[in-house]
Amino acid sequence: MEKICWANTEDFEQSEFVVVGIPDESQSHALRKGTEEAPSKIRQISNLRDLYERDGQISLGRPFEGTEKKVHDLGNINRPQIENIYDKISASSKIPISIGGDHSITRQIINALAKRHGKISLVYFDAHPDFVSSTTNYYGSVVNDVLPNIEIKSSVQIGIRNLEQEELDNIEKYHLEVITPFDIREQGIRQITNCVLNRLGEKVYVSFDMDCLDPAYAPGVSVPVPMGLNSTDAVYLLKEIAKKGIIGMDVMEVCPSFDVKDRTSHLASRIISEVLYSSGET
Ligand SMILES: [Mn+2]
Repeated sequence: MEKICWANTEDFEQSEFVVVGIPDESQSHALRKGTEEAPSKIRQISNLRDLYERDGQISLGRPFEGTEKKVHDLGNINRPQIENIYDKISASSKIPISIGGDHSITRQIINALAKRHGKISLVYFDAHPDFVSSTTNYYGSVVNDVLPNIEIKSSVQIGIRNLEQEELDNIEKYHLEVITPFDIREQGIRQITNCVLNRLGEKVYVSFDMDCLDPAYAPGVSVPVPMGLNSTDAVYLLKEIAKKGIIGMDVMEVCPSFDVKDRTSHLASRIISEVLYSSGET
């Protein structure tokens, strides 16, 4: 299995960050299938587009800011392995960077991490709130399914623009903070970033559904919605959150068979690099 290009140690024990692929879309109801191809595709594209060869030497196309961290790519795992593997990662104080697969995987990751970290401050980038409660344990009920393990007052959703009435009712019922793409357009990314940073608690987990982005930047997702975030704003905010410190992050819902020239997979690779390099930097 090809490793993501940002991985730089074969030694799990030595690493600060652990990349994990979870190629499973069994709890998606999307019409577009194929998110299970994303973990391998994103790794492959990272090696094609984020490496340079000069005089036979391979070097990394690194981000401008931040410092290189010790990163281990664990490879792909199956859904039933999530609990044990994330327990092992968090027990050794390493930070998991997960690549899905459908968004329901986030439920299992958060529930596994919460056993050690307690209540989590959730930053949920998505076009959809994933806050259905009449059906559970699928990609549209993630936020409902993790409610016992998150602290609502320090959690936030970003990029929301396509909701079922039931989800709007749940957002109001639980007083969940929501930032839409129009809020960012109106207030500017600096002010929105300050609001998000002020809200966050100590144990921050970032879940990044690639459909939070406008389909112009990320066409290869399983449920695209127009009028989304632009990639620079989204990653600016992500980097500022990562600088404060995160307990984990995921990149979900890339759907390579619907992509345009692999641009969504490449963006996913770049997003991972920006978070890795920015994490814990002040
Ligand atoms: Mn989602």
